[in-house]
Amino acid sequence: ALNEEHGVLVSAEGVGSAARGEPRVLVTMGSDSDLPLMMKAVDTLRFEFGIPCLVQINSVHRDLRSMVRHIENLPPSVQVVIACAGGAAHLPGNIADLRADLPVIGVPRDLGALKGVDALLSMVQMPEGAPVAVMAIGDAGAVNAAIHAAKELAIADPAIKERLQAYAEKRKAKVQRQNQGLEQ
Ligand code: RP5
Repeated sequence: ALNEEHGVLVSAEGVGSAARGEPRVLVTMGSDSDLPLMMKAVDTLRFEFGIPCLVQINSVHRDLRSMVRHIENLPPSVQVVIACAGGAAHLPGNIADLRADLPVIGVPRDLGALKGVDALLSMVQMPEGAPVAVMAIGDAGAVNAAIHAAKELAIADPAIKERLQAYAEKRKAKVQRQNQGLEQ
């Protein structure tokens, strides 16, 4: 469902039922050009962990006032923010300041002349008092942001904790399959 104030709600699908319904995570980015990268976070939240999220474009450079309004008025069910930036830390950094109550996970996008190193360093170098938890540049960062968000929610949600364990088992099984392949 598209909602002017709250962006697009992406529901949990294919996993359990405990986490259906209200969005638990905001996945936000400065431009729809970031969307292919951030869909890796959305899909991991949704298909691996059954966590519904809100997907919202918020541009600090093009429409700062709307960004502030959106972030100040997030649904109360949102407990973690994942924010992508290509170029500079403005979006995750500003959210970290606007929302003292929410952890902010930053995903640097591989973009432009500096290939995301600029976004990475500007997020890591947030001044004292407004932390951004910074993931790797690109795909691994987007997937890890979703896993990190799930771990934060799992502190108070046993169903998500179980799914994290199942996810870890799948990764272990992959190594076992690879070793079996070597034995043949
Ligand atoms: C940032 O500028 C966005 O997050 C995006 O990574 C980058 C380029 O945006 P577009 O020019 O593709 O819209 O604010």
